[in-house]
Amino acid sequence: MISLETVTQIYHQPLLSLIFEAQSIHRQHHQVDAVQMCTLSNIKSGRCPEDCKYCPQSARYPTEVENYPLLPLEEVITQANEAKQHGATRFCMGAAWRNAPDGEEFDRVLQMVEAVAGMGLEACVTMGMLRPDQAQRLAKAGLTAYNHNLDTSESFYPEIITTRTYRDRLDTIKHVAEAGIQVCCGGIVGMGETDSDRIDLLHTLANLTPQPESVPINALSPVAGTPFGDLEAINPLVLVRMVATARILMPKAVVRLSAGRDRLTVSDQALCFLAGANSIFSSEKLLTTANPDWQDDVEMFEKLGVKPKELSLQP
Ligand code: SAM
Ligand code: DTB
Ligand code: SF4
Repeated sequence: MISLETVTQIYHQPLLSLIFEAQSIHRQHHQVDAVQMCTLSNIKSGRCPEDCKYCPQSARYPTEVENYPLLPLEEVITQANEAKQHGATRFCMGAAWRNAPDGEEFDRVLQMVEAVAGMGLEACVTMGMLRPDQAQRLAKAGLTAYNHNLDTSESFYPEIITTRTYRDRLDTIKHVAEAGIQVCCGGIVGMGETDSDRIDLLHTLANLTPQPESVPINALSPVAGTPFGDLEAINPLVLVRMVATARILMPKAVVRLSAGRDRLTVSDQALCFLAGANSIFSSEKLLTTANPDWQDDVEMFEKLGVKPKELSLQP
């Protein structure tokens, strides 16, 4: 059990020492200068019944996202092939559902997972709450990881989402881990939370058993129409602090610099990599929001001397 005091001390140490410690730990557990590229596909867009205040896909807010039902299998296969050609080694399929459906839609998601895994890509899905039997079927189909974020601290959570609880989220994470699927679980900074909320979130993540194999750190992408549409951009150094603390607390995890990269400079991102981030989402779009395009990332990698991480070289 990692204590709250330990997390607080790590998080609040002088930034340069924090980055140095994180980089030292990073080098013990990971390939240096390799960053995994993941590509997102929005396999079912919009009209979600949940009220997550950050999310453009909630049906409750007047946003301008495209709405469409679950994509056909062939379209997802085409997207996964393109992602692979660009050097992505993980393909993440996101669906704007409160919980995983049953019936034909779930069967189609299983086919997508089988197809993506069959291409030699890591397959990740995020589609809301999951029952144990659904998790087991996804595991059988070859799913590498399931993404389900805690988003923020337990105490700040009710300010962000009221339609399901922190406990619900922890239950889904448990079902995923018990089915033998890797847990991808992280959060968002820039929603008006305090340092203490960020510390609580990291404390909860680091004490999950097992620790998550994958930790996405998102910077809020404010979208017009959502309750958070007018929030100011987070200071990038907060993101760096968050990444570094996650790296120290969860040495083996892949820490993913996720939403909000389009508002970060290459230098901001370099600091995040130095702090232990070793994955990004690449492609012009995340689920619905802007992202640097493929060419921007190629140029950034060249500038920093970073290589896309190949699967065979992963620990
Ligand atoms: N509906 C599923 C769920 O909520 O678990 C899956 C998709 S949901 C879009 C996945 C994650 O994306 C959320 O948990 C949240 O952390 C992140 N996210 C959504 N909108 C975001 C935004 N505007 N800025 C940053 N992160 C966001
Ligand atoms: C995660 O933590 N970040 C990714 C992935 N998991 C699904 C999604 C970010 C979505 C940002 C908002 C959008 O593009 O709609
Ligand atoms: Fe729905 Fe997921 Fe968006 Fe929440 S984050 S509104 S559950 S798509």
